[in-house]
Amino acid sequence: MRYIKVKHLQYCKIILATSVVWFLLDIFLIMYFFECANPTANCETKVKQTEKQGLLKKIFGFGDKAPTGPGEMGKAVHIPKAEEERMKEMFKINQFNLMASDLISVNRSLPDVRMEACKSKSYENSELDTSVIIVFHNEAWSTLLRTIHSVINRSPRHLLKEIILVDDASEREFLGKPLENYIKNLSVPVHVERMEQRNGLVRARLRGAKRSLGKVLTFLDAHCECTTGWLEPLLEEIRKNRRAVVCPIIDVISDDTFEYITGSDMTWGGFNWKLNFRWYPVSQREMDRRGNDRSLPLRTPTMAGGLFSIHRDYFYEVGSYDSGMDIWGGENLEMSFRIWQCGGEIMIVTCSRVGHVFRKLSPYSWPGGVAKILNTNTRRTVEVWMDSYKEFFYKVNPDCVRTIPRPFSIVSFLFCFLPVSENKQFLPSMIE
Ligand SMILES: [Mn+2]
Repeated sequence: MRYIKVKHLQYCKIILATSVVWFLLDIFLIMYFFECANPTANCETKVKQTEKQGLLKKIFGFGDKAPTGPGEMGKAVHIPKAEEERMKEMFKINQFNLMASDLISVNRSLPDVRMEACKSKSYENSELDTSVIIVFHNEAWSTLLRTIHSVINRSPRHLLKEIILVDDASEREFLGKPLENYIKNLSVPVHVERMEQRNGLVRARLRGAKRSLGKVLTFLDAHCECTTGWLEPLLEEIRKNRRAVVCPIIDVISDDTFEYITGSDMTWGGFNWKLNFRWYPVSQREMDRRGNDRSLPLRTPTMAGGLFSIHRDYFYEVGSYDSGMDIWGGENLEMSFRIWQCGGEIMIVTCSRVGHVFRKLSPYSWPGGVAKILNTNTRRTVEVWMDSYKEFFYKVNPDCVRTIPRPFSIVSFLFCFLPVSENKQFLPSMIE
């Protein structure tokens, strides 16, 4: 009898121990999947960690499959015919396919689109870190969040100081408290600055820069997706030359399908005599300078302006932006002329790639009218930076003089002390 009792007790112990083991394993698995189902969790890093450890992968074969949701790996999203009417209505809100965007994960995966030579480059451990500054005005939730998550997921943590969102007086309710609650749970400090009234890109960026703590400022639009290895080569060029102002290659995220489409590394920024920014083929002179190595950074006359990094101290040394510019437009050429004439250089770093939703129409309101705003901004640029070339611009654009309020004053160029006559020689060859 006593023998049976002892044996019974042993069985119980074995059953109990086995149950505890299974119970713990269950909890472990549930927690693992719960975290990845949660949109705020950094699942890409999580998968990477798992791969490093190799434990789950070896036992259960996890991590082998690429995600298969809509738009994963940068694929196009097609809306079924039955939804077409609603899709068209939603398109008008942001001037891109909002329905497609909302279907795509905020953590969507992208292919590694870098050229082969870029993948093997290694970068010295830099002391530089960056604040990423993102200005938005009535941006869609899904595009804004995908921008933020792509920065967090694909930036080495030690290089990313913080993300600063600057809200240029948006009217959409979800960009208020709900956004503030959401960003509290992210693994990188994210702050929101609110402009009291609509100011436009320049003054909003200046507000973000003012409160930033990183050594480098990285400006991004609010509808971008950063790809693997986007940040390291940008900071590397600034480490080598603190006056280098660097842009990634801007890939295209289709406004119709949100497909990720690679852009060319053979174009650079220029402008025409209406002072519109334009892309042109890279000159043979620049190809020769780089020894035909397309993975080396390329010196560009002007930049598109939406996406770039600049050393914070250098940004203020050259007088930052012209704070007299309203809303949007012209500030990219102004900054380009400023940098070349203040001893810096602008480069497209061809190993860094960031996608951007290009739109056919602007979704923004333009208080006071588009023409007046663009002409004012452009006139400020030509008056400060173009010397006698400005007469050429005024001949081509007589309207510009008529629509500008007088008098107007510009103080920003006073900050630029460096003699740069040799850089001015660069101007005539880059214009149409
Ligand atoms: Mn944009």
